[in-house]
Amino acid sequence: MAKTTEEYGAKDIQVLEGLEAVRKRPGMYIGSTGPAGLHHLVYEVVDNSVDEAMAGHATHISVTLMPDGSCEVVDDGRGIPVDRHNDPKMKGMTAAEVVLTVLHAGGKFGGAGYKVSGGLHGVGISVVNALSQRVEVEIDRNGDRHYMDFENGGKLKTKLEIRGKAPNNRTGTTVRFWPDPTIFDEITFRAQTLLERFQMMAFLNKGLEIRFQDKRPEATSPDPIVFKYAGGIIDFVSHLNASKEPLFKKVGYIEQIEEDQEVEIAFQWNTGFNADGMHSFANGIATIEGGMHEEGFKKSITNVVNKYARAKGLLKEKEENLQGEDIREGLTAIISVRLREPQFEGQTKGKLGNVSIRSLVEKATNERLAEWFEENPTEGRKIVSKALLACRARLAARSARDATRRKSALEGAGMPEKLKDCSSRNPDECELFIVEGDSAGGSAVAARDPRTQAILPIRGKILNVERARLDRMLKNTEVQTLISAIGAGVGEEFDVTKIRYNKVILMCDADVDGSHIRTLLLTFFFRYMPDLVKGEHVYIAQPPLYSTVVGKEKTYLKDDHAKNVFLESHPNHKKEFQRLKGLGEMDFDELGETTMDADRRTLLQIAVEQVAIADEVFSVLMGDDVESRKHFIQTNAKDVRFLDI
Ligand code: 0RA
Repeated sequence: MAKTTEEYGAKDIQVLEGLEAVRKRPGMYIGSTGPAGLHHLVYEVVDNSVDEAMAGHATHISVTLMPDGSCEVVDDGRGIPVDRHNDPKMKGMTAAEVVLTVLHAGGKFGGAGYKVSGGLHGVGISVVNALSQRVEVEIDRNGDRHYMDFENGGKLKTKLEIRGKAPNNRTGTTVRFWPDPTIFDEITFRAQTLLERFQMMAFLNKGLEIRFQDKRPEATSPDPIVFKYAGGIIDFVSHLNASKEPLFKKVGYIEQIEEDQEVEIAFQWNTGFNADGMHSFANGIATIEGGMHEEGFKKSITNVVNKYARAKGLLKEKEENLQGEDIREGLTAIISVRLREPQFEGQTKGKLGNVSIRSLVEKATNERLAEWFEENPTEGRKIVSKALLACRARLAARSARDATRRKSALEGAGMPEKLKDCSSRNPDECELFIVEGDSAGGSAVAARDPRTQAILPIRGKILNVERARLDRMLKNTEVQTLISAIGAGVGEEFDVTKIRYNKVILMCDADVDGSHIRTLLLTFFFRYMPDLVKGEHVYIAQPPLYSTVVGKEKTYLKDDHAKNVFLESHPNHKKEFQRLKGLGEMDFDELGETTMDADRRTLLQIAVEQVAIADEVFSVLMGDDVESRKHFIQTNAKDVRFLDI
């Protein structure tokens, strides 16, 4: 008896030490304790359910945000195993308890159950337990309904027990968790962020149904939302192109399945000029830095289209080959690969490193795309004509750019006259404020720290890049000024290591014009300096929305939330708030104090996590399709933070 107790003790200590490590350094497991980390908890649980679906055992996943702040994930998979675990070290524990309390125990027990696992961020569901104040698990398996719960970072409170029968002999797992407020900066989930992710997962897993419902009292849309796509990534491409004008109706599709790796590609061109409409995934995870699968596809598509263009006499003998970027103009494509041991590399671990996948994608595309062109000659011709136009525009842009370079070389230092530069030359500490209008620009110059803060006033609206090619863009003086100030080139040539400022901060008015200009600038950065955005160098300044006077002191309040918090702490306040409209309404020290001073301001950082979805959002907001834009703005009006900030 004594012996058993001792063994339990040793095991318990091991388990607790493991989870304690997660609580000590949550960033190591979920990236951050900010909003991204918080949402990661949901993804972690859902990934496990998606794994069940990919293995062919689950067809429905449902996620609910509960009024009490918890998140519940239900699936109809096999249910986490409930038998005693066979590893002697885990003596006495059920497999389900192990899965919830031992790091990396998601490893599916080395079984043959899973071919390729998507849960590769797959830190495991125990990490969610470690970072929650409470977790409840219900497992329907072997005809019984099992239950267990945990508190305070994964401490087992109710051991796994049977609580009646599983209704209709169903199988499945329900996990409900309450994120730990002592770990996370904030524990309020953002429905839109979750929805974007679930939609992406539903696209990538053909036929899988993901249902989402926000039952919190403050929910903007309380009705359930269901994502289910019979066409999988074909539907994904149609969806991305829905707000654009497709060059032809058909969505092309290539699939190749091998013993232990598979590739699936869907593609369609539109009449737009964006050459970044390619989005790739490995085991259901977005590879935003690309990698071997993208390389293989790019190489092959360039090859196939050139060969086709020559064979049909669309490209003359003396003409140079079309370049990859010419061919990719207006191309929307999804490349989804699944493989056994994906290697994620690069700065943000968003680049697929497995070499074997490059040859698989290249081979599959070479064979199947050539066939596709032969079978679809009308479409083929349209694609080649579009690439030829893009090629000519590229050559024109090159000479425009050379002319700009020569011009700035003649003008001396090359920095635009409007730029009030800072004196420091150390990019790490330098900030560039892009300010709407000359008068606000003047206040900003007076308010800045001249050593580290540079000011660039931008007048009027820059060209809408979604509707123009680079050659036209480069003729726009506002755009030229922006490029020279940042100092790292543009488009394919953009080199993020050369940026002159670590932070590029957009400071626009809090009105409709201001948000339009902000969207135009963000679209420009997103399309032509994507590494600036991906490197998290782009920020939005937040001039306060309200001011009020307490005694003799003027207080600024960032937004409605800040106003409510203020009213709670000042119940007798006479409720006179001034609604601030423009940057111009503040004098320079107010502007400095509230919006620019690094110690007192708050900035929003732009992070594009779901690039494919962000791409669609930009296209909808900035493209030609007025109806889609209207619809988007109407449905998102309350939350036009469309970027995951
Ligand atoms: C370990 C092994 C098996 C399934 C699971 C875990 C599992 C985990 C989660 C988490 C949420 N839903 C889940 N569904 C299943 C394999 C089960 C078997 O071989 O029967």
